[in-house]
Amino acid sequence: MTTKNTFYITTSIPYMNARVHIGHALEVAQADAIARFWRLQGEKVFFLTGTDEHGKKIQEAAQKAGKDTAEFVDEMAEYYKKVCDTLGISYDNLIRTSDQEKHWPAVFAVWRKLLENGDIYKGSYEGYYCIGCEAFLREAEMADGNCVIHKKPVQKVSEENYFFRFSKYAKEVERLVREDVIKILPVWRKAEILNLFSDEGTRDVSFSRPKETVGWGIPVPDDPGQMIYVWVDALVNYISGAGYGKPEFEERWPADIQIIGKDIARFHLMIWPAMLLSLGLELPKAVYIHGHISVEGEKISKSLGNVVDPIELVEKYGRDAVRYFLLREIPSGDDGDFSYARFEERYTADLQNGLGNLVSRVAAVGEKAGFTVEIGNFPENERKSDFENYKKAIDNFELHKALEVAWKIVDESNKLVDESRLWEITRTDEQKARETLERLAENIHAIVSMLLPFMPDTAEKIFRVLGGKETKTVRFKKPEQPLFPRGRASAR
Ligand code: ME8
Repeated sequence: MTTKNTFYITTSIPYMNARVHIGHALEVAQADAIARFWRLQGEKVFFLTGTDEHGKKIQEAAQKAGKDTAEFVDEMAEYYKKVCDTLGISYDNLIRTSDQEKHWPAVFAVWRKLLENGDIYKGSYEGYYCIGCEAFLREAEMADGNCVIHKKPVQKVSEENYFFRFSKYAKEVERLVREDVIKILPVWRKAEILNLFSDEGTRDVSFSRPKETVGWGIPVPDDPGQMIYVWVDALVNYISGAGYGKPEFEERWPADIQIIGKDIARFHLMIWPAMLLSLGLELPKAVYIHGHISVEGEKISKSLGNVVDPIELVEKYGRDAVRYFLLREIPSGDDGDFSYARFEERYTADLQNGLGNLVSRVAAVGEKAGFTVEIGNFPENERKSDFENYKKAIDNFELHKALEVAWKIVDESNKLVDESRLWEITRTDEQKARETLERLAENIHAIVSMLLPFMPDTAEKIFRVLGGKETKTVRFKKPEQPLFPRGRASAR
């Protein structure tokens, strides 16, 4: 009997072969907004993120940096944690795959269980391997002997490996995806996934590699010549990080939402569910797939030197501005672009002139007039459809649309300030001024409730402007500092 009582949400775990960038920030910011939203709905939430620290690519990156691999991954993982903390990510656990106490025991347990079930067997494998992908490639993933992604020659490899009987589970996994037992959002990505279940896509999968070719990883139990390949290592973070084997795991599993990028959908919607079926564990309820961010129209790449550092951005613009940009500008399930020009445009138009201006004008007039106004008296259904659309957007993994709803009220309210001539009427028509301020306080209150999961610091600041979070009596107080300082955006 399941004792699940927790809303469990995960991100993928970025490779620690380099510092994380703005694309990784997007994924974890999306997960954070959803986690915060459900906490505010009163759910007990468990939000897991982590770092993927094994494999050849990482060992090579460490060598290149002239560092010991363990020291290198420590640094990279520390940086990821710093990015999360800088962005105000409310994760409950950050699991590292190099953690021999917290991660490895689950990996061994999973390996043994798959072996016991007869789903792992030893065989010989011949195929084309790409170091960049850390994977054997399929025909379609190569052109002229090169990996189509990394544009580098693939290596013909023949070796003894352990295999996972994916072929045994493929049909069942396909059915579960087809019938939305695992819900895929955005919906249009489901067809892409189902296409992957072609004949080639349903072959058994190599689950280990000879020690010499991997070096840095987790050894196969009772066979030290072999190392566990990425699947039973990285994917297992979702259960090791939730306390696999301990009572709390029963409270959390299955994951309610697993957020991943489009490039790793195949692993998460084919191999991962097959492993879970073999383990006798329930499947994640939903997998949300986001697209990729380009920078000034180009794919993010170290060699192009266009890697945007999320921490630098936060230092320049503030944490909430970065969260806002990522969650508003990039459609949640799609690709999007980052550019400084667009960032500054959003910062100026939406944050300074939109939200910031609204709050400072209303607070200034309200404080000067010295009125107190009551909120919560508007007809129940006044904002009902806005809140419904907001919630629906979050449920549909369209976080940008949730923010659009909030900004619709921002625009409407700024218009009301202008059209009512709020400044003048506090002197000329007190009754009208009170009514207008009451309406504006009500609007701002609705906006802030919507902002809480997205821009938590800003929301707290605006609550202070209204005289507190819980109170129904608003006594306006000008913010001590502008919410979105001028000059900051052009500091660059
Ligand atoms: O795939 N825009 O690690 P990773 C948006 N370790 N998202 C991006 C992105 C971009 N430009 N670039 C990468 C791995 N991502 C594995 C995952 S999970 C058990 C193992 C996303 O560092 C990418 O789509 O290459 C993925 O979801 C995440 O960042 C980690 O990518």
